[in-house]
Amino acid sequence: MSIFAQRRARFLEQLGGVAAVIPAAPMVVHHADCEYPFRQNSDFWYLTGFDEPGAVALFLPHRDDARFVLFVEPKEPTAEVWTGVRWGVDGAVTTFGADLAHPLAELPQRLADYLKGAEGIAFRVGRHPQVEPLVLEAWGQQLDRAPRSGAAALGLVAPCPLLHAQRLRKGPEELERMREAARISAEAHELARQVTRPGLKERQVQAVIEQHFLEQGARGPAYGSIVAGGDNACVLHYTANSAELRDGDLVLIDAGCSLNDYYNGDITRTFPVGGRFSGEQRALYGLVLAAQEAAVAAVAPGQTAEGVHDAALRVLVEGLVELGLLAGDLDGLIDQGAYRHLYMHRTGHWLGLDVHDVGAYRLGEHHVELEPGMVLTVEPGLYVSDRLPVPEGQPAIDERWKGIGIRIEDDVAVTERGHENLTAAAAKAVSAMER
Ligand SMILES: [Mn+2]
Repeated sequence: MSIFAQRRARFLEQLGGVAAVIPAAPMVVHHADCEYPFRQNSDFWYLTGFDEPGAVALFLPHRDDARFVLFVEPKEPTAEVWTGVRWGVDGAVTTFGADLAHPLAELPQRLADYLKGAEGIAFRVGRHPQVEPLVLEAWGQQLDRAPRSGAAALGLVAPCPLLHAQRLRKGPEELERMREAARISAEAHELARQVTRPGLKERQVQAVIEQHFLEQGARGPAYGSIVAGGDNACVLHYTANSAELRDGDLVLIDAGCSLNDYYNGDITRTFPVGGRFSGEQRALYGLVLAAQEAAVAAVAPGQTAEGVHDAALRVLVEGLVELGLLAGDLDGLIDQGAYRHLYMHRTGHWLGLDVHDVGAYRLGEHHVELEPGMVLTVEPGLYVSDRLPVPEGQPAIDERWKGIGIRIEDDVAVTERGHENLTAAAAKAVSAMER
């Protein structure tokens, strides 16, 4: 538990005199009375390591006796026989290091007392409909009494800037877990390429990938696995995975696992279903690979996510001009966004406890500089279809290019001297994609 205690100490220090209220995730209904598998709120998990719904954590830097207070579902055999063992109030203290713990049902009457004396209240408005009215009521009570008590929290602030800046910079123990998520995810991609044959359903390849996640002890996929044959790859969030894989098509697979402690992998690979690239597929694959390698190479302290995106974009646009899919000069095409019918997304995102992890990419006009411990995906792609109109002045797309969707994605950690590609074990060289 010491890692969580260290994180709490840092968070409490950063809060100054502001008290923070961080709720756990609720159970979410799937249909009727069936629920989705529980997924803890990442902020709550990061600070507590407590993996139950129906909990609220208080961080009270103004209190010497109770700086970390947990409200939890109490032990109750008649409920636990249905939904599993709870840690209860005692477990919250002895196992999870809370200074004090109470049953969740006591939150409404106790919250105002705990918040008394804080300079402000840090709470994320708009995300926790059960807890939000309690926080607002407690604050309102304080304001009512302020003329006589002489003290009240003067502001409701967002905890995100502090907490998410902390989560953005991964510690050594977090990087170790992300290497594990990357290892399992990369192995699954290697397996997927080995089994893929014309005639298989996309979902059968998905099954191989997700079976490996579970066999390796992960919770399962970190997000809806994408197995997209042919033109389906041009739908960025295709998850139907219901089509048959056809000889002559490429298949794009975007999948990664989520570990028991929620760290995620996020890998995309694209390869020919039948084992050989066509000329057009090979040309575009080589181009995306060159862009991806240029962008990965750019990852280093002092660089920015924007700079990594630009590195990929310049290679892509230059190559598209050479292939006749764009016309014009490099800078002009980039300034006008004349490539967006072929490349319509950004080159990456932060990765951590959330797949699209928290943390700012820019603060006002200032782009956040990469620092050791940050982890980002690098995932350029090209998607050639009729879905978006060709911009005025750009060449019409010849039929032979259509139905080709390619993305290559690695998970890259920033190190002191440059970067570490966490997912390098998943092959991506042109020769490795063929058989
Ligand atoms: Mn991604």
